[in-house]
Amino acid sequence: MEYVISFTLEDNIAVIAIDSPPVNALGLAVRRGLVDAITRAEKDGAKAALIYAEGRTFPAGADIREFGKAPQPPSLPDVCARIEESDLLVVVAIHGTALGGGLEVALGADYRIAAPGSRVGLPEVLIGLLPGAGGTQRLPRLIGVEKAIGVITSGRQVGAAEALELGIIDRIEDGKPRETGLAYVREMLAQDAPRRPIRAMQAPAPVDFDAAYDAALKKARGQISPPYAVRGIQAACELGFDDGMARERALFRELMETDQRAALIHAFFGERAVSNLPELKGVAPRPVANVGIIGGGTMGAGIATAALLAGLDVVLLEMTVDAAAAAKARIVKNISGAQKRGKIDQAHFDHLTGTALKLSTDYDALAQVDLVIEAVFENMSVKKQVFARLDAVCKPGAVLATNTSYLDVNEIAAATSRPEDVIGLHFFSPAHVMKLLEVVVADRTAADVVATGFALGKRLGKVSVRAGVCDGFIGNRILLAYRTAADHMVLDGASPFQIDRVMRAFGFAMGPFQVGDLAGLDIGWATRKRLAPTRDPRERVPTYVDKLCEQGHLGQKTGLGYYIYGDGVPKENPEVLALIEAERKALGITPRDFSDEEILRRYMCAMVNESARVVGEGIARRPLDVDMVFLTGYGFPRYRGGPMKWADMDGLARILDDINTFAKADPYFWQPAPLLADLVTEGKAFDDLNKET
Ligand code: 3H9
Repeated sequence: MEYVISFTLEDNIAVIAIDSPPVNALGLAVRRGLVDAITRAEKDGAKAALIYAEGRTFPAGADIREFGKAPQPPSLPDVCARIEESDLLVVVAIHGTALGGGLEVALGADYRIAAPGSRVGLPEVLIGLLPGAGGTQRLPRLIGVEKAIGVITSGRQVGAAEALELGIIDRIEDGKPRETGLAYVREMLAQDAPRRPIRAMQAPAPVDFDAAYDAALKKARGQISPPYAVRGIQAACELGFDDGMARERALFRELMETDQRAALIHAFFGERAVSNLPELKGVAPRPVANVGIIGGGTMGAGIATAALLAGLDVVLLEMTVDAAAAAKARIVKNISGAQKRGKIDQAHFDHLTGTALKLSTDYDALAQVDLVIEAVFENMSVKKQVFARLDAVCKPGAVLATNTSYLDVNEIAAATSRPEDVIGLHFFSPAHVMKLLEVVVADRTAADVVATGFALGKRLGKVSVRAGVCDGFIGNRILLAYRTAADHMVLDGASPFQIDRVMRAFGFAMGPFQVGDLAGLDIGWATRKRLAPTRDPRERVPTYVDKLCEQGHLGQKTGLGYYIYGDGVPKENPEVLALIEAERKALGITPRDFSDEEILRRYMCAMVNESARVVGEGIARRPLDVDMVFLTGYGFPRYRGGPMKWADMDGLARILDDINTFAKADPYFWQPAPLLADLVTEGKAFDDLNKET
């Protein structure tokens, strides 16, 4: 077993250091080491013990990689109990992030001291679990039920100052955890400070737990771990400590068996694995200190905001002085949002909106930028002109990126004399908020330009996903497929409002027609027009929405679309139903009823089928890449893991069966993806392809 715990005796204080990089997770070796160290401290006659961690952080939790394997003793609850039940006065010195099991170990101690920048929390609900080593029993005893519900059901990380105020920690002290911790222990010993096991504290006062359960379930849109955590906390009030611990264990075990837990852990590791690409191994990104942005509309201004907040200087190019001023106003508004949320102070705000940001109407201003992102009108000939200009003015080695959402990046690259420097960086609006970045690699993009795209994504705090070139790349291409399935259902008898309701009940924040209204109905209108010349005559494309667009009703931004927007909750627009009715009549369609279940199956089967095509064609490298696109850019419920994880859990054979059934009425649209059919034949799952790379 690796050596992960060190033990020294300083006078009568046992100094126990955890050293298990990268995040000191509480795997078997750490758990055993901690128990052995406490035993040794007792044997060696120590009076007190200090537990701290080397490296970047106090333990960030149980070792998630051990989940699903046969549990090996000592369990984490037993480790915490061992610390708490010892006669030693135990102090924990926290730095970095004491999360999950890490905080639970700290709650087993008598006193907690933390470095100023540290954060604590119980984020287990975010991976589909609840604190399973006493967190639901000890935290409410320490800080009260209401506050414990807030911390545990949100899974949020609490900064040191707030943790002190809440009573989770007892002191904040700057310095190395070993030194501040030891000084604190000495002080406590000198004062003859009492031991303070939380298990011996009074049971906390109850609240209306049924109401808290319902509120947590509603807020989590169907994710069950937060409401389960409420039940765990309830046990702290209603049962004795040991029975409460048993109840917590039972709830934890139940959650461990759920698809939601599997999906959320898939999301956790997927977000980290997605930028782990063999093509990037050993390839250094080009240095980027400043960024040029062309176009200062919502998208360009959002990208500029993200870049500025990440510490990059920005040169923003617009067509006219007025447009540049409008762009600046958008950026200032975005950045003042960050200031209001306390992310930056006034001096920082002044810098970002002053010296760090230059506006220009002259391409020459881009001559010295390291990387430029074009975010102009979505039109090939406009983009080609922009790239020809960039080719003329940008310094050699500058990365030339397009933010196009559909267009052929190879064709754009061909407008320059340096296609190896050209890449797609597809942001999602609002770009300073949305986590997703599709890094679109064209045929001739150089490896270090790809690496630069990923490095920029990391710097901006994005989840970057590699995409190949095709119409719509990964996300928008798949969106078009399931949106088409939804449109077909509308033509055949379902209402857009029913479809939106079904998809919200599945866990999406919004249904597809609400999304259409939000994005602007003109986007779909333009896509329909763009694709019309090459459209197969067998394709069924509804045109009723075009009539709304022709009247200037473009969704939320004009106040009318599928829904009517005013004060309060948007209302369904009855005119839409009349337009649909008219189109059905013109096409000779007799509408039929759709059950909610059928809507869900058709919608999801279309999404999964196109996802399989996108992976099969190599547009996405792995199924997990598609999942991360949907979790971070398309509002797919995280607790369902993404379309491909969902499909694995639903069963690929069942999905293929459904597709074949749907194909009887519409064999053109419902053609099974070859990859899906192959996997079913081989008895494999999408996840098997994640493991192959
Ligand atoms: C729990 O505690 C259950 C208990 O209540 C009860 C048990 C009975 N395990 O994120 P990073 C890896 S549940 C294993 O890139 P950062 C991570 O995969 C746990 N591995 O760094 C990555 O590996 P790689 C509750 C873990 O600085 C590397 O460490 N705790 C774990 O951006 C670096 O991570 C949580 O849910 C883990 N627990 O962020 C906290 N954590 O390099 C989960 C990380 O191979 N962790 N790794 O890709 C986090 O939130 C972030 O990792 C953290 C650091 C904020 C700590």
